[in-house]
Amino acid sequence: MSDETAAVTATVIATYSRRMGLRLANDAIVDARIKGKRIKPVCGDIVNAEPIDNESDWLITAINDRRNELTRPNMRGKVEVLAANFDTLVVVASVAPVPDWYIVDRYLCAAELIGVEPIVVFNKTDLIAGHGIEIPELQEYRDIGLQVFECSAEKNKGIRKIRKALSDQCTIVVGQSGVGKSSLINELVADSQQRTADISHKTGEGRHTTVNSVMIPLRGGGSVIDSPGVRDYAPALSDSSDAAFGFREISAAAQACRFANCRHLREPGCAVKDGVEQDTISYRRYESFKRMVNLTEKLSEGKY
Ligand SMILES: Nc1nc2c(ncn2[C@@H]2O[C@H](COP(=O)(O)OP(=O)(O)O)[C@@H](O)[C@H]2O)c(=O)[nH]1
Ligand SMILES: [Mg+2]
Ligand SMILES: [Zn+2]
Repeated sequence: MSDETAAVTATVIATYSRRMGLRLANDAIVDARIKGKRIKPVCGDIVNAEPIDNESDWLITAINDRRNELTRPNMRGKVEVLAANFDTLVVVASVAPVPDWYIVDRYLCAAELIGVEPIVVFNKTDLIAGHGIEIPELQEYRDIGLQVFECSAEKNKGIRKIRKALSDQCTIVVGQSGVGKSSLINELVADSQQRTADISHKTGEGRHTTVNSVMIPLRGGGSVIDSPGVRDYAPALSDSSDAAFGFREISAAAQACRFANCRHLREPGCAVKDGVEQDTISYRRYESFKRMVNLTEKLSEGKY
């Protein structure tokens, strides 16, 4: 057998700094190193890999073209890829820590721009005393047609509906640190007997290295990517005018603006501002949009 025939395609299911966990076609999970310094695989990547003689490690030699990627600008103003090739983006917020809805909006903005389905999950409902407490922001998301789920990962409430919505999808779960992303994922995959900790263990790095992200299969099809908690998030937009595409109610209303290049800030005949005045567009979401525009301008000037 020649060397070439030993090369296979595999999926990146866990990333550490320069080492990866790979799932091979036969579902075997192996450790891998990366050939050279030029390629930077992320969770969800389909890669070419080959076994290394007399080693248990595999070698990743190339990344296949990505269908999509979740990116963010890093400290040095460069774009960092967080994950690739997913269908759905779940943003988790919770009762505590108190939600920063601007961060939620920025994740939703990223999903819209990538063209993947955004879903909002509000976790830790067990911490709310009594019943029937309406969270106005959740209603705003429902009003613009997003799927919104409320749940308690701890009490296993509302999990089944979420699992159903995610079946057969590759989903990335994002949100502020401490909202319960990992707890939620463990509940979602509880019946597939393959938890975050198991994958870390199987790839032999769990004890020594911080896992950046990990992909866990859902029984009955699909998978979930657990991403590490972030203190803040902003999508990498190429231009501040992209921000409007990330707010679906704003881009819909913008069709009726007097000027095709309306920025929805101070222009006359702006249907977006009219919508805010008439309360068909949430004032908070509009503020969030304006912050996103500001932030993008600051990022492009390298001031963030
Ligand atoms: N009360 C309550 N606590 C939860 C719930 N889900 C997660 N937690 C707790 O919140 C903390 C952070 O959870 P974790 O899953 O690590 O959050 P992550 O940083 O988003 O992955 C842990 O102490 C969990 O036990 C929930 O539904 N209710
Ligand atoms: Mg976590
Ligand atoms: Zn406008």
